[in-house]
Amino acid sequence: MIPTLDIDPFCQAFFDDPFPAHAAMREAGPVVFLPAYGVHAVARYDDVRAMLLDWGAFSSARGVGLSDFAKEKPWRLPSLLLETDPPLHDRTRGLMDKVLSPAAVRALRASFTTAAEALVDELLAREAFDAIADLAEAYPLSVFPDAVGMPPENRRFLLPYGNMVFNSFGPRNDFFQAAVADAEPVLAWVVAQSKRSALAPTGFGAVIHAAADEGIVTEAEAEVLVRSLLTAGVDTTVNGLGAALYCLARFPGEFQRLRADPSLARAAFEEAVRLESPVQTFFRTTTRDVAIGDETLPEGSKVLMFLGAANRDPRRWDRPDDYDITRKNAGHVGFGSGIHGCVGAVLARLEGEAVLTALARRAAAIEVDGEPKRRYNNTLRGLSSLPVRLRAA
Ligand code: OVP
Repeated sequence: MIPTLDIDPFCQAFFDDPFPAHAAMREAGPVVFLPAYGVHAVARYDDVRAMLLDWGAFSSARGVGLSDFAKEKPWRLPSLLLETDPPLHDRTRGLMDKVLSPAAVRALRASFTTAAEALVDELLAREAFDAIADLAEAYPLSVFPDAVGMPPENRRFLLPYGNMVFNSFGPRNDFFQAAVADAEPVLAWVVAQSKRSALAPTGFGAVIHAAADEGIVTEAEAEVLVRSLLTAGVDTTVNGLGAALYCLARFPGEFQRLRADPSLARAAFEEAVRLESPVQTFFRTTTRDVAIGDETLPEGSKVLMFLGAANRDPRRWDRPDDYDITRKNAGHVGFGSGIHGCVGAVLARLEGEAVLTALARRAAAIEVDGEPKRRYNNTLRGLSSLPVRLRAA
């Protein structure tokens, strides 16, 4: 018998405090049923990880949201990375692995570092500011669109667009409807920015389009792959940086450890991704009868993976709710795992390292200075506002 739990993982009360529900799902068994949406769910670390690795049984091609593309027409052209299985996924992912290769990202290190230092200096001069709007949003918007090769105008449009897409993986609830209304004015802009003619001759966008010349992808496919960068490249890092700043402000002892050894910046960012898990959930769809624990799910079952619950599973982690910048956190699933594991993680980690290194070198303390406000999104976990004071070293 698969336990049935009366949990709505896409409502405000859940987003405000998901942790008791995460624990209830983990404790009920390896797989549970959520009648609120008629889906199964997995929240234990070992089972989430096994699902992420078994792409043959747990397909992404029927969508990684609640909607089953075999039953409902996708609301947008499916992503050629996120919403595909091999063999198509191997071809598109192979290209994106090259576009975002360690060498390509290494070439950005100097400019990303300079931008982080300049922004942190500006914020130190202000002293009091909003860590979300003025740092977690401002920094990615200042470096990522340049790396893609986008023109300078309207970059902020990437925020409502990302917010809409990440809401679309959940139900068609009020959060989704509000996000659609917000993003409607920027939809045509995003499509236009994906075109070869809109992109600079150097940058990730140009490299993707050059692959069309070699016949690796079609021009139409290149546009959809650029769209993936525009969709997933900003809002994710905004919430990753936001998570790191929120952790460092709440765990002042860890900020002092970071100051004492700024080379821990990368580790401090990684641990924030584990603890806060900016991407909380994704679905898979079973391709056949498949066993989870002692239970068998039939073909065509939507299964929700709770990455955030896996990343705090006490079966896997000591003191799972503590932010510990020297924790051995390898194997956390904040960037997913397996063939769909985050293709932009190298870039995200560079952004995290650049910002946290600048803070470690220049700030003496970062303190919460007002009521943090939670952001509500069907997939992303983060804050909409975090008033802080930054004291200079
Ligand atoms: C977190 C992601 C998220 C949203 C969109 C896409 C990818 C895409 O490929 O379009 S990965």
